[in-house]
Amino acid sequence: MANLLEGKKIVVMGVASERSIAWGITKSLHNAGANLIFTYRQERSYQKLTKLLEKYDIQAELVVSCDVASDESVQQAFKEIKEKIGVIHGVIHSVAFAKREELKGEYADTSRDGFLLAQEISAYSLVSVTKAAKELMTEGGSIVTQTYLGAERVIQNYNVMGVAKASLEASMRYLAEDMGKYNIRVNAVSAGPIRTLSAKGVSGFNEKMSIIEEKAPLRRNVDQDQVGDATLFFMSELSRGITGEVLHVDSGYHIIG
Ligand code: NDP
Ligand code: KAL
Repeated sequence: MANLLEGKKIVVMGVASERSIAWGITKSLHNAGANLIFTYRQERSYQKLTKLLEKYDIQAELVVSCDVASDESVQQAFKEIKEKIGVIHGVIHSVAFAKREELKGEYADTSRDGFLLAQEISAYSLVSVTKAAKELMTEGGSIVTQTYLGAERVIQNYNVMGVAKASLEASMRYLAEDMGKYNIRVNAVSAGPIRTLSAKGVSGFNEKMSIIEEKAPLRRNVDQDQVGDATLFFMSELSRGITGEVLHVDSGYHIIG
């Protein structure tokens, strides 16, 4: 896999800690020879990212601030990437957000603004990012987002985020159709539960992990590196015939009734 992504420039969005799925993806893409550009929202994430890059001896091409809640921020980030980097070949979209109080109890209690916030950050952001990135992807390429089984089924506590992920997956398919003519593929990886900052403090997370160990065909949980390698497949020419797909990296749990 040493040179699967040699000469490819890929934007990675969503590293907040060493546990981030986006960091697992970073390691896989880096080991495959990709040149990486990073975006972050919080200053704390920028500090973490800088330390991680140093620790793993990874040279970032560029690190830019990008808050997907703002169209201007997304446009400004990709404008800066265009000016400093030029052509890019891929984007990793690994961002999501919902208010903590909406991630427990009944979905029926979801507030209007909580619903809209989850949709905006977790689903619409793929649309705005794809639109901005497309201008730089003049040689074709690949866009990959991160989703979860709660998009397809009712999973306790996932609530408003399940509906946002359903919207994300549908958006991914519509974008795949739009981008296909530019030789840009758009796909999603649906990971099983992984302990990250986002998962911290949300109700029922530990229980979800135990159920995987008990019921998934492989009887073990997945990790960031497994998601990283599946995402590497989507970024590489090995997946050149695939777009509009949701690939489950979940020890096979989604096939169990
Ligand atoms: P992390 O907490 O590590 O990453 C979440 C990221 O979202 C952070 O980097 C955060 O940046 C970013 N983010 C939130 N709001 C914004 C915003 N407005 N603009 C830009 N970035 C933003 O968690 P994960 O790695 O777990 O999450 C990554 C993706 O994987 C998400 O889409 C999540 O839904 C998905 N996923 C996670 C699973 C899991 O079990 N962990 C399972 C399946 C899917 P910052 O901190 O700088 O605000
Ligand atoms: C059924 C599961 C159990 C947990 C339920 C909901 C999980 C929702 C994920 C969502 C992204 C979490 C948040 O938005 C947390 C946020 O309110 C507070 N956290 C933060 O602000 C931290 C500091 C930053 C870094 O986080 C973000 N997101 O910016 C789902 C489990 C089994 C699988 C998971 C965790 C799926 C998923 O989508 O992440």
